[in-house]
Amino acid sequence: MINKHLSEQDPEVFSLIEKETDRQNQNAEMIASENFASKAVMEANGSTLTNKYAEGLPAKRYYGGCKFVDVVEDLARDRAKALFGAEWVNVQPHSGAQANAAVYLACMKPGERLLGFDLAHGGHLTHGSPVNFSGILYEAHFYGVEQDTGRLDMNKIRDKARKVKPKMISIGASAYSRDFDYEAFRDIADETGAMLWMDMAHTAGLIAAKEMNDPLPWAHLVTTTTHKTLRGPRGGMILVGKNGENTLGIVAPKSGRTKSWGEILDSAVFPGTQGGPLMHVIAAKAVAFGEALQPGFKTYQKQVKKNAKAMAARFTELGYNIVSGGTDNHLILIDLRNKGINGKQAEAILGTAEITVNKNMVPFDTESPFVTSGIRIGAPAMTTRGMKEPEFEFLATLIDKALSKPADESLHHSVAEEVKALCEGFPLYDQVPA
Ligand code: DSN
Repeated sequence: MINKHLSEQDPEVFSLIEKETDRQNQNAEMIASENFASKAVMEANGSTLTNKYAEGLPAKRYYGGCKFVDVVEDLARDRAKALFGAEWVNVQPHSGAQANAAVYLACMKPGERLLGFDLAHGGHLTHGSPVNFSGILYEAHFYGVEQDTGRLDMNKIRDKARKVKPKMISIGASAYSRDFDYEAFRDIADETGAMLWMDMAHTAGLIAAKEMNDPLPWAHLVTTTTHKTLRGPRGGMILVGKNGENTLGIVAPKSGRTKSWGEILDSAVFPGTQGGPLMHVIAAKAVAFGEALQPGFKTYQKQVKKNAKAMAARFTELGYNIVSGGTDNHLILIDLRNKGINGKQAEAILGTAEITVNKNMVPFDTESPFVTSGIRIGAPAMTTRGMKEPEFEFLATLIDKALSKPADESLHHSVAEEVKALCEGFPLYDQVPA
């Protein structure tokens, strides 16, 4: 049994994976948090390293037999440091939420105050939402965007921080199309005695390629996922830049020795919030970081931004209301209220048209999170397939065509044919039949 291939051993699962691969190949994948990992990343992810337990860190494990996985983890750490100019990294978090959990454990006691970007304005669940552990264990307060501009106002955030006096200020978003002023955030954190944490999950690839502002010199702690713009395997990571490492240190109660933030965070990951690291995923992270260190990665990230901008401009021409009026990164958030449909309807219509997006709250939304007034559209995945501005403009036109006749299902199916024809010109993985 151990030597059989999946198709022989479990045709049911094999066939579902085949179908999903076909779906990915035929669809316009426009979920802003998704991307297509390379075959090399997927090969490492599906390797024998899945068999290995390696609790601890390289050369400090609780298990024997780690001589090769130690080198793999060191490679992943060294490449991540080189990619982001970090002083310290931990590549073991299983996901972004796990990386964030470790940050909370390291930095805050239950009941302490957090000031985060409101989920309803584009923030993230793990930044204090009442339905998440971060909002259950900590006293969460929020800042948000301005109604007239759709952008953050740093003066308002400063006022809020002065009132709240948070232990930690978090930055980072899942549906904000503008960049952050990290220097101003750090100034507010310093003034109010808060720690500054940036969750760059969405924009890590753009930051690595220096296509967006760099949080590492300013935030004490930085977390990310590895599978969005960074285009690696699903997973998380924590980083500390020069500033964080040098300015923060805690005296350990037992030894009286000052612990670095690296040591504190390593313990918060394991044994604090996780057990054994996923060594196959860490190998895939090493491969992805290696890819991101190649010159082509910058070209890719530049194109992601160009594509998102081109699409936003086309939507504006077509009378759509883009939150904040455009984009500086990989995504756009569309407020559909002037089009007479909600996010849930739009997601379903576009699903029929083989264009995958997600419904999303827009700032000051009047609908519930299950319905929403908007959709979020991202450029990373289709840029990986090689599409450029003309294809993104065409996709915006197709989206408009489908959404402008919400009840015309045969039109939605005919748009699906156009999408499939477009996608055929940009095949995903060469083993997939076109
Ligand atoms: N769920 C991710 C996203 O779609 O943005 C964030 O965790």
